[in-house]
Amino acid sequence: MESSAPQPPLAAAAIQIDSHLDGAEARSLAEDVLDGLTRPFKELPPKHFYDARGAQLFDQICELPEYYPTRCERAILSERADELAALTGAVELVELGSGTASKTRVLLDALSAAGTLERYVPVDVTESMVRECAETLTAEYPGLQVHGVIGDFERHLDHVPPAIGPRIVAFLGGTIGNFTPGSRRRFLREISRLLGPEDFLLMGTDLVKDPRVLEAAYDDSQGVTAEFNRNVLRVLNRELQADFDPEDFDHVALFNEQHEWIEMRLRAKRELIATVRGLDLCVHFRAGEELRTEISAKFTPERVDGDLSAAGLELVHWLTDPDGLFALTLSRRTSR
Ligand code: SAH
Ligand code: AVI
Repeated sequence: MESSAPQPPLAAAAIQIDSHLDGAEARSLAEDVLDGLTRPFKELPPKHFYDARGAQLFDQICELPEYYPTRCERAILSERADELAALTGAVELVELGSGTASKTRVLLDALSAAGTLERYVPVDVTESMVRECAETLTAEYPGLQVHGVIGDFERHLDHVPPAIGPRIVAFLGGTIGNFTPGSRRRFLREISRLLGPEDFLLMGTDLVKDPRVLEAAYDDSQGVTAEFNRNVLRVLNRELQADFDPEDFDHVALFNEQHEWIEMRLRAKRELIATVRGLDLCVHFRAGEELRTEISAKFTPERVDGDLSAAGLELVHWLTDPDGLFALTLSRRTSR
C-alpha cells in the first residue's frame, strides 16, 4: 500500500530557498558603517539601500520617466530573448541581484517557449524579494523549479547550486556599475569561475551619454530617487539604533566626468552629530559635508570588453536599444 503521509502542496515542492545571511548581514552592515562613517570622506556601500522599503522605492524608480535603463533593457530583452534562448539552449537561469525579477520574465518566457526551461535561481540579499518571486514564478510557470539563494553575491557565489545543464547567469539592470573598477573586475572573475563550458553570462551595462540625461535619471522630478538615497539612513536607524533625521540631508546626484560614473551622495544641511547606539559611535558632519552612498559606472564598448577579457570572458553578442542608451552583453569563458 502507498504511504498516506501528507504531501507538500505542489508549489512548495517546486521551491527551495537557502539563506546564508543568519546574522552575517547585520555584521556586514556594522562593519561597513564603522569603516565608512569614520573615514575623512564618508562612504557606504549601496547594498544597504535594499530593505523591503528600499526595494519598493527601487521598483518605483524603474517606472520613472527619467530612469531609462529599465525600459531600454526590457526593450532589448523583448527583441532578442528568443535568439538568446536558441543560442544558449539554457535549461536554467541564475540571476544575481534578481530583485522582483520583472524583466526576467521576458527571458523565462523565451526559454519556456523554446521548451528548455527547468530551473530559476534568484540570488538576492533581500529575503522578502527572493521568497515572493519564488512563489509568484512557480505559480506563473507550471513545472518551473525555483532554488532561491538569499545572500550577498560578493560573498556567497559558491552557494549557487551546481548546474543541472547549460545555463545563463544573468546580471541585469546595470548593477555591475555599482562596483568600483577594481572590485568590478574581481567580481567578474568570480562569476567567470561559476561558468561551465556550456554556460553564458548575460550582463546589462548602462552606457556613457549626455551628462544631463544621466543626472536626471538619478535626480528625478518626483523625488523618488532622493527618498531611495535617504532610505539608507532609515536602515541605519532601525538596524543599528542610529538617530539620523533623513530630512537633515539633501540628495545629490552628479556625473563624475573623470571616472564616467554617477555618484549619489547625501549632503548634511547643517552641522550635526548622529549617534549610532548599536556601535557606540558618534558621527560628526560639518554643514555641507557629504556621504557617498553609490557609484553607478557608465560604460563604453571598450570598457565592457576590457572588463570581460580581464575576467577571462569573451564577448559573444553586444545588444543595444535603438537609441544606444543601454547594452546587454552575452559572453562566455574564453576557450583555451
Ligand atoms: N536585477 C533587477 C534589480 C536591480 S536592483 C533589475 O535589473 O531591475 C539591485 C538588486 O541587487 C536589488 O534587488 C538588491 O537587493 C540586490 N543587491 C544589491 N547588492 C547585493 C549584494 N551584495 N548581494 C546580493 N544582492 C544584492
Ligand atoms: C541597481 N542599480 C543598477 C541602480 C543604478 O542605476 O545604479 C540603482 C539606482 N540608484 C539610483 N537609481 C537607481
